[in-house]
Amino acid sequence: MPLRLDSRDAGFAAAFTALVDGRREADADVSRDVAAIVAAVRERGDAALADHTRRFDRHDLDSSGWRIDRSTCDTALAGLDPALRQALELAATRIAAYHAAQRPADSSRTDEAGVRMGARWGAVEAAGLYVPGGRAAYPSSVLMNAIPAKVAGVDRIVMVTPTPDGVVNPLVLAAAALAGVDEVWRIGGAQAIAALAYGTERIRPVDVVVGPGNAWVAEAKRQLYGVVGIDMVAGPSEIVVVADKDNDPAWIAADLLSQAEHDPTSQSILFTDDAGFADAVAAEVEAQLGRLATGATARASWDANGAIVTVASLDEVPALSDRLAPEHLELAVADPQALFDRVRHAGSVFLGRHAPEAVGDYVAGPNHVLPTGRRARFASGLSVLDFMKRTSFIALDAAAIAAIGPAAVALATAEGLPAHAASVAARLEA
Ligand code: HSO
Ligand code: ZN
Repeated sequence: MPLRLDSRDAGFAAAFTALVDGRREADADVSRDVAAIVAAVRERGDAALADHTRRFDRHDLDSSGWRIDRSTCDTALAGLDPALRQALELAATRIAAYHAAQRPADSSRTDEAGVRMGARWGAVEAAGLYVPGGRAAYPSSVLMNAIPAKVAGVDRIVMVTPTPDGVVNPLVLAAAALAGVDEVWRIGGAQAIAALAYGTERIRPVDVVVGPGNAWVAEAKRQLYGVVGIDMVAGPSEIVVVADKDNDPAWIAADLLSQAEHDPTSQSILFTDDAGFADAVAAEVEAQLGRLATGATARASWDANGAIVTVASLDEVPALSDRLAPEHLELAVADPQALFDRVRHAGSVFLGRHAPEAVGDYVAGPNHVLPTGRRARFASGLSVLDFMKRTSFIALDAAAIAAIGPAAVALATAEGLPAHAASVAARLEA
């Protein structure tokens, strides 16, 4: 049974604070293991990759193959069921269109002193994309990570994915072909992140590493940040659903379960202003749990991390939701825009009764890689900008340096840097 709270109850403030502060991230001590793996890959390159893959993924890269070539990915795409292929193509087209609009404009202006300045955006040369193995190997996530890189203009997109026991996931390969991934390597875990960051004999290094992964992958990204850029360190995913009594409880229950089925550490929270509706949703969740193939995972998540919060008025919701800063926020209410206007912290918001989070996971267009664990207070979803950087520029003529140079000389002198002062002063005297 999930947690039940009512904002009118005496103990509500403390109970809600406990909900906000509840940590779902396993702080298993993986950092020492990861440091050792990273060091091994840095020192021994491919030999270390082969060792770790034999040990963790139970196959031999030299016999099963290090790399999956483009034609294998194309074959996987060609072999898809036509309806599934159409769905993947619709998703890819819509994701590409949304992200194309994110491309930033260069800027340039000349100020009153005659100084021309601005910034030029450019893509990184190479991006690495981590795709988990096993059940969490989502083709939709391949699209969500690779398409923004493509749109940014990245020259080389390198996918790494573990193939446990040598088993390759054809859906992931099909998505890689569709998204225009350039290289696919059959490696995973912290060792794959280290290979992308440092490069090995076979694998050339990349500049940015993105994509979800387990605790080892997340820790490797954290440790290698600085050697490479990273998107974010993601934790278990979550959803907050705000629903009034005019919703079908079955729809809202399904929305809550759509996050719960991802992982036992996922979190689904309902806010409603109607106690009867809260009961109806709770009953619907129980009924649907019994029918779901993913019921065991969803039940574990719902029982351990789920919550139903009844409020006196939906007016209370923005302030409460902001404290959770949820990855996903559904506003299934009569006037979702009015509520959205008052929300400050959320990764992605779904407005209205016909906008379930799952549509955003696949085909709406915005990215489904979003800040979790209250990081929406300061972070945003994956975007084209994660694969780009800005180069600023400054251009001066004699008049411009005459106007602002003396101040630079004064500051350089004050900082005790006479060569700086002389470099500017030389232009002033000329
Ligand atoms: N909801 C997940 C993304 C996903 N859902 C992929 C289905 N496939 C991110 O929180
Ligand atoms: Zn999902």
